[in-house]
Amino acid sequence: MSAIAPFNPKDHPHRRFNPLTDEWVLVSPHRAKRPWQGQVEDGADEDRPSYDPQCYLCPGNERVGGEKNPQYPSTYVFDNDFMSILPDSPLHEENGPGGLMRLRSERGLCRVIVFSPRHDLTLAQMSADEIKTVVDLWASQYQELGAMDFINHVMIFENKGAMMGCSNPHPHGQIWAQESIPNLPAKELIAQKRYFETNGRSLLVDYVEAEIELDERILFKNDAFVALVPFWAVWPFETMILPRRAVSTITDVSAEERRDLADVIRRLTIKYDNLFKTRFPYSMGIHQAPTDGGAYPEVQLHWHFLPPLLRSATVKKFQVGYELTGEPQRDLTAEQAAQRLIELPEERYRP
Ligand code: H2U
Ligand code: ZN
Repeated sequence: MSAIAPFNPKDHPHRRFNPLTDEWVLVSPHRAKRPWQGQVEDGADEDRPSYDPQCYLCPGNERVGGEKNPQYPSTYVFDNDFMSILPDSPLHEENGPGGLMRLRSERGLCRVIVFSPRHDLTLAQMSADEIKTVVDLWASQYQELGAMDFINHVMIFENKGAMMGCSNPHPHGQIWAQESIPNLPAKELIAQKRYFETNGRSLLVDYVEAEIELDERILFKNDAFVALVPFWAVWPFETMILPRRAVSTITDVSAEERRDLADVIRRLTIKYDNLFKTRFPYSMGIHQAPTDGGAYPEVQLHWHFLPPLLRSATVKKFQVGYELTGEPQRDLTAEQAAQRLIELPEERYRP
């Protein structure tokens, strides 16, 4: 009779709890023992011109709606020509039979934020100073949109790469500002509030301190910010960027701290590109306090980077049968993913 070895999270299947969303992720580390094939595909990182006359985001070009972009020198923001929520739609609410078919009108607006006039760059190829101009724009947009009386939540995000449904390689992100708080930030809000009421401290400030102390999943840190693979990561190379002090909104981040933030974004996106020697696709979202006029001392500003790639520039992790109908699952542990990213060079594989 063979004795069962004591539990080791490197070897044995387990579930990890995400205290931000109250959800579990299934981890199957015994399956990650297969040899690592970090294969690189030729041409995965195609050359692009610095200006593309066909691009609807390049300076001076015409957009689909007929408007013309100015010759902007750094960042540029405009109202999305195809908004998914509109500022002036009629108000309506209904519950349906037995409250089973609830419906509510939703007002809001969408903008596109262009990170650079250069068609060929991504955040990973921009300098920290250039990235700081993007950070400043995120802050001024959060403030401007959040101040509108019908806007209670400002979601800033970036889809990067065709794999993530990004329609144009020109470096850009989006903002959807709206009346309601979307599901995920709403869940995180509830968990952070509960933790704050119980412990008198911010959940994510305590989490960052614990991660720094353990030092198993930290990718970078400077005076103001930390990049790490969260303990409860779902996507193979999922990461978060977090401030080290309690701060609820990006407008509360000082100029000095914004430089630290730009530094961390630059280093993280370079590591990502180096992983499979490609312009690494991801969806990134910024979570921060709602803009409904309430006080949110429990909410901690943070960035989620959710990249789909698993094994190469083209082989991605699918969230399918078990994940779609049960719960998320991963093979590689968060610690193994962090280690792989830590070991990569800090210089981008191509300048
Ligand atoms: P994505 O690449 O992340 O899909 O964002 C591009 C956005 O740009 C998309 O929401 C908008 C689309 O509606 N857009 C314009 O506003 N004007 C255009 O001329 C083309 C695309
Ligand atoms: Zn362009």
